[in-house]
Amino acid sequence: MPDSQTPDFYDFDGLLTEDERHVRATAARFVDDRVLPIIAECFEHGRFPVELIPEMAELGLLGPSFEDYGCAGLNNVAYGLVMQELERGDGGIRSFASVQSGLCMFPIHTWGSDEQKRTWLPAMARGEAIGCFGLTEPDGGSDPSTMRTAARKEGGDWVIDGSKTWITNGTIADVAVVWAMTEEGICGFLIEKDTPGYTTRDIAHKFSLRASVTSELFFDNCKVPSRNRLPQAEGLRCPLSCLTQARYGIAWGVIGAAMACYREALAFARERVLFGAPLINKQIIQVRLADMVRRITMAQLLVLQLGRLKDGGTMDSTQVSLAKWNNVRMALDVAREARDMLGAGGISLECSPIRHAMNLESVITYEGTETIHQLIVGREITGISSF
Ligand code: TGC
Ligand code: FAD
Repeated sequence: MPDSQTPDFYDFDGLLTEDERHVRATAARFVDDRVLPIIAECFEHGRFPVELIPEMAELGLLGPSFEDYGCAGLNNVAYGLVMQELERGDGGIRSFASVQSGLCMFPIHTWGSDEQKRTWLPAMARGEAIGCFGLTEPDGGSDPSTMRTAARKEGGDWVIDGSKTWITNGTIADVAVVWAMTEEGICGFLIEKDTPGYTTRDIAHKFSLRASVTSELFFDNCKVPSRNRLPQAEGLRCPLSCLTQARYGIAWGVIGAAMACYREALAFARERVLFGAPLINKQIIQVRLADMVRRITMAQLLVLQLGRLKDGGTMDSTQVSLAKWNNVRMALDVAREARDMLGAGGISLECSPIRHAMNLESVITYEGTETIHQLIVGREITGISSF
């Protein structure tokens, strides 16, 4: 069975259509041939492999669920399988694709003017323009309703002051989708690279998602023409809707990281001989591997149903919160278990579990921390907001 299908304990593969399996195989080949050979080196040197962007675009992996503007028009299950495969390679590669598709192309497609769509969407699908999404601020990301970045009207233009932090793709982005407080509430703006008053700086010393660019964005009297405001994007509901798209992709993506860790732990346990027998013969080792398969299987079935609901137009953002919470926790636990089962060698970048575990420390924080998703589900079942 290929890596992209292992483990498959409940015939998950049989629940997919031929088209969905084909999309998964295409993304899997890209990951096997182009990502896995270089990713440990990229992680070690803190380098995002920009050279892979044109190939991802060529394969239709950027904005894949849109049907127009040169996009592939995949259904949401196929989109999820792409995310799974990319994160089987590395969370940094999946993060790039999540931000480009779910956080940047989605708001332009949903709330942009015709001119904005024509300018950005085909170029972003071709990988010729890169996007970033600025919501989080230095004073705290969990409560974006209190954002300080402000936009005021000045003649026909908008003037933006403030800053955003922990922004994926920030310094490599041609366009930033930025959320700012106006007199009418939160609005979205497209800030183009090289706009006077807009600067970016990379965040250094990361131990996680090292093969991904993470940046700060600064706005100092930054003048933006009114045509760069997303005309239909008003209210906190809009950035939160973008998060629903990206969280959906994350819930799928992290399964790929867990699959990679499980397989490496299984292979090691078969080969390692301790106390006169291969490790795989030990009951505790079998329990730990069985537990990984149990958790991966539940996560697979959860996102498949989530994807079918999304394709049917009935998915709710609270269901996405539960899936993001469950699946990221699952993947982080599996990665840490696998790391431990590899013994000392498990701390080396020659093995993938330590890299995945460190990446997942970001994934459990970004796009809503685990606590935030627990409280979202708690609010749904009790009717009481306890943030
Ligand atoms: P609340 O009253 O809950 O909502 C305000 C309005 O928004 C609607 N809404 C949503 N709509 C769509 N999707 C969602 N997920 C939504 N959540 C809420 C809601 O119905 C309401 O609409 P309306 O029309 O009635 O106004 O607002 P609140 O202030 O109580 O928010 C609560 C909370 C904590 C859930 C929210 O602030 C939150 O989700 N916080 C977490 C912030 C977060 O996740 N930030 C992520 C930043 S981006 C990022 O991390 C990218 S990582 C990139 C990578 O992959 O590399
Ligand atoms: P805080 O909000 O300060 O939270 C601190 C702690 O308090 C957490 O443990 C949290 O769970 C807990 N907490 C919060 N509220 C409550 C409560 N009510 N009750 C109990 N505990 C609570 N943001 C973007 O906008 N765009 C991006 O592209 C982006 N990319 C990122 C990439 C990386 C690698 C990382 C690490 C982050 C990225 N983020 C991005 C930011 C991310 O969304 C925020 O880090 C996240 O939302 C949490 O915000 P915070 O870090 O300010 O933590």
